[in-house]
Amino acid sequence: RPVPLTRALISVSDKTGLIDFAQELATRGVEILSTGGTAKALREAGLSVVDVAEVTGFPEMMDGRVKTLHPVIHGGLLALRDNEEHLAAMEAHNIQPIDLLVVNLYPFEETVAKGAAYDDCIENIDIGGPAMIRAASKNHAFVATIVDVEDYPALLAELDANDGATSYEFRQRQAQIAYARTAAYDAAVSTWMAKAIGEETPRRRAFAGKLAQTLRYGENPHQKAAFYLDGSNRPGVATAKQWQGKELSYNNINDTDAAFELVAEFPVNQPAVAIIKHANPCGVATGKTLAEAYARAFDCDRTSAFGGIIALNQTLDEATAKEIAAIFTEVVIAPDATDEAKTVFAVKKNLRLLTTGALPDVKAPITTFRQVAGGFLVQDKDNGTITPDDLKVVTKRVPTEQELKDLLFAWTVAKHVKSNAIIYVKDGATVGVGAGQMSRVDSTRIAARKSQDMAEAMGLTEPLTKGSVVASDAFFPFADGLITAAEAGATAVIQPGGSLRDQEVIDAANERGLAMVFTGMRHFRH
Ligand code: 93A
Repeated sequence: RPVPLTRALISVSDKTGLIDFAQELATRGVEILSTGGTAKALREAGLSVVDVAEVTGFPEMMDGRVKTLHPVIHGGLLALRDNEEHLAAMEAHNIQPIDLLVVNLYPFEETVAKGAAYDDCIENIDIGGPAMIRAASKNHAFVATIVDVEDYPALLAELDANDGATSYEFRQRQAQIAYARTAAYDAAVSTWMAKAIGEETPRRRAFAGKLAQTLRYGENPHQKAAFYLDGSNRPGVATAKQWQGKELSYNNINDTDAAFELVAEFPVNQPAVAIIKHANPCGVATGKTLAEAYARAFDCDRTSAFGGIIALNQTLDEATAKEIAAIFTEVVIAPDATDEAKTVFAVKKNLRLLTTGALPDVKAPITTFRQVAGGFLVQDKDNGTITPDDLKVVTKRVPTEQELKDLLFAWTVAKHVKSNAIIYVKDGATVGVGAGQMSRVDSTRIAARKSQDMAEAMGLTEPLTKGSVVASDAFFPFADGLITAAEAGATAVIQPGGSLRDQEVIDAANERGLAMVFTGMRHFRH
């Protein structure tokens, strides 16, 4: 059911490409109706336009709040042209059909992003635009809708392919896109409003998102995928500048995010590096310099670090870039990079370098989503942190100052490791990471085992876990995990506490001269 395009209504805030596009329509003999600013722009370019005000018989009023909200417009968009009654109504009220609606909305999201005042944001809530978009899209049996400047060429191509008409398939596809836009628009309004009234992470919310990129595929090549921006402009992988290398994949984006969120936990004046594989860290370290921090993170698990994703909490410098360039790495993300560092990377064609200008604010309230069959799980991001004052020493021995520093470091890393998480740390660097096991004692064993392998590969006589401290993201349900850690050489433990068998675990620690602190906070991550 192709519909010849004879009459279009154009009302756009973003006037990019407008003149050329309208010119193309005009040369195809399309009559153009338009609102104030759009009509003015078109006229100035020498195009002939009919004012919406002329058609409705009403001037645009109330600061433009009422421009197109009129039966002559909405009737023209909504009328079923194969319905006798609708046709009779059009005839009786002098309503002309509209075949094409081109609207882009008041820039609400951009106004919010600029930090505009409340009233300014309110004024930028478009009412007439979404009303027309929804009307035209409902009536896609007859009307085509364009809500995105990027779709102008597609419409022109459609007209050329159909002898100046639009096909049903085209109109249907555009309607689907249009409803995605109005849904995201209202979601942006609701999200902004939640913030304005102090409901930072509301339980009732809509989902706003702007398509940033369709991805080649998802976690696996047979899965389709895309990347959406949430409009928050939060420094991170979504807003980063990519300096080189091919497009990021779904897994790259996921891992890069995990890496950057982790290093952002450390004080900015303390160089810190995280190396991530499959969303889990395989090495996290601080150092006197960034290069030293990287080398120490790398030493935790050199095998897994191959093809990893690296996040830095400081400007990437030349020395660190040289160290990183020694092996294959997928992505490096940092707040910034020096020109010298960029030059070092320039020859590594497959390495992607991302800079963000800043670190993400790890305390910012953020809502996370997970889909389950038939629903979504929504929760606040795990922003929990502890200070030394929150710790309760439960053993006879109190941690030394160095142990305490390492315990807090290990606890920070544990928050970013899939449960069951066990982290061995020595001198501000992980020396063993046990992630994602179904039993805690297995995580404890695996981390120690890997650390032992690493020591052997490096030609060391003692396991790296000797003299380390250990963090457990949730309580030890039995003493076995703690005993395994003690046998691997750990001297101090940090864990939430709260098990029925806490006393058994404390006794096991005391028997072995370990110091142990309880946090009272858990960091499950699934
Ligand atoms: O204030 S509105 O919600 N009231 C309306 O009736 C209306 N009709 C179109 N805003 C309305 N629009 C919007 O005006 C369009 O969505 C578009 O973004 C903008 C174009 O205005 P102008 O042509 O004056 O630049």
